[in-house]
Amino acid sequence: MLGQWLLALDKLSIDRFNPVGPLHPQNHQLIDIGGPKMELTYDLPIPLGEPHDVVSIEAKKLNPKATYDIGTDSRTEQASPFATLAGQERIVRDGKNVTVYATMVRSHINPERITVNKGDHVTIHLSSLERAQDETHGFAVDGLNVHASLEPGKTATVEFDALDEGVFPYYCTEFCSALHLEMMGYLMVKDPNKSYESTAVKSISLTKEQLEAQYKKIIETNKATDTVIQAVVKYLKEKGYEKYPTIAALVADALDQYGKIPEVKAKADKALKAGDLNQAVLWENQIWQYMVKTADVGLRAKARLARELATPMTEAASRGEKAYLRGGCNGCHVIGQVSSGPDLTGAIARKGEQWVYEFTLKPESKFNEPYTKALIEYFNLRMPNQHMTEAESKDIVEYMKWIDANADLF
Ligand code: HEC
Ligand SMILES: [Cu+2]
Repeated sequence: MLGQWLLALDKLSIDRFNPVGPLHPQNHQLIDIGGPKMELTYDLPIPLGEPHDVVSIEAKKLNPKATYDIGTDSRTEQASPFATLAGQERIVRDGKNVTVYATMVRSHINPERITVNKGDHVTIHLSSLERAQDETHGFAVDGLNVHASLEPGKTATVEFDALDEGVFPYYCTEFCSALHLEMMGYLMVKDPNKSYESTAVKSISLTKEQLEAQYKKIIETNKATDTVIQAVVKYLKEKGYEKYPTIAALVADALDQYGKIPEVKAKADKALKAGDLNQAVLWENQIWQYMVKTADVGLRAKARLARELATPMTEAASRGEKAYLRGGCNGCHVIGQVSSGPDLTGAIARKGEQWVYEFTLKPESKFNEPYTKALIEYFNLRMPNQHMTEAESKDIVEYMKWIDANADLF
C-alpha cells in the first residue's frame, strides 16, 4: 500500500548481527510507516549489497513454476540438447574427450561407475528426473572442484580434466531422502600405460540352510513392506489424491519406483529357479530398496493429502503445532502411529484437556499415576520435561484437539 512501507537499503549494519569478522553484511530493512511510530518489520542481511537495488512485487503476482519440465536448461529455459531420460544414460568416448549422459533421481546417480584415462577431458551432463517440488539434488566429485545444483527437471553440466590417477567418489550434496547417502558413484581415473591387478574380494560362503533362511527373511520383509505400500495406495485412492497436482506428482514419483519391481522380480525368480539362491537374495534386496523408496514418497504424499483434507486449524491450534515441533515432541511421537512414545491421536479423549495440558507442562507431576506408570513401563521411557510454557502447552492442547477431530485421516 502506498505510504505504508519504507525500504531502507543500508550500508552499515554495526551491532545488528553477530560479528563474525571484519566484513559485516549489508542489510535491507522493511519498515512499517503506516502508524504513528515507525516499526522495523524485517531485517535482512545480504552478502553483496552494492550497488543497492530493490524491486518490490506483490506476492499474489508471483506465479512461479514449481518444477522444470524434465530436461530444461535453467539458463536458457529451453529444452537442453543434453537432456537425458531414464534408460538413455550413456558414456561416449571421442579420443581424449569423455561425455557422460547421467540421470539423478532418488536415490541413484546413473551411471554409478565412470572409468576414464588420466588426462581425459570429462563432461558430465546431469538430468534430474524428479517431478516432486523442491526435491533438489546436488552433484560433486571428490577433489575435482565441480559442483552442480539440480532442481527437479533440470539438466546441467560439469566439466573437468582428470589429471590424477585414482578413485574419486561422486555424490549428491543435498539431503534428499532417507536414502540420500546411497546417491553416489565412483569415477575411476586410470593411467593407460599401467596395468592394474584386480584385488579379488573374498566372499564369505554361506551354507545352503543359511541362504534359505536369508531368502525366506527377505521375502517376508518385502511382503510386509508391500502391505504398507498397498495400505498407503488404498488411502490415497480412496481420498482422491488426483485432485491435488503436487500430491499427484509425488504419487507418480512413488509409482515410478514401484514400477521397476516386476523386472527385478523376474530376475529374482529366475535365479531361484536356477538354484542360485545367493543371486535371488541380492535381487530381492534390490526389490526391497525400491519398496522403501516407494513407501518413503508414498507416506509423504499421504501426510500432505491428510493436510489438504483436514478441517482448517484455528490460530491457537496452528501455534500449537509450531510449539509441538519446536518442543521436539515429534522426535518421539508420530501422529497416527506408535513410535518411541504413544500415538497422541485420542490423547485428549483418553485423558481430557486439563490432564494433557498439565502433562505437557510438567510430565513428572503425573509419573505416579497408574496410567502413566503403565505407559512408562511399556515404552521403557519417561517423557522428558520439554520446558514448554503455559501458553505453549495450551496451544498444544488445541493442536491435539485438531488431531482428534481429523483422526480418521492419520
Ligand atoms: C524423548 C521422547 C519424548 C518426547 C520428546 C516427548 N514425549 Fe510425550 N511421551 C513420551 C513417552 C515415552 C510417553 C509415555 C510415557 C510417559 O507418560 O512418560 C509420552 C506420553 C505423552 C502423552 C500421554 C499420551 C497418552 O496416550 O495419554 C502426551 C499427551 C505427550 N506425551 C505429549 C508430548 C508433547 C506435547 C511433547 C512435546 C512438548 C512430548 N510429548 C515430547 C515420550 C516423549
Ligand atoms: Cu539427492
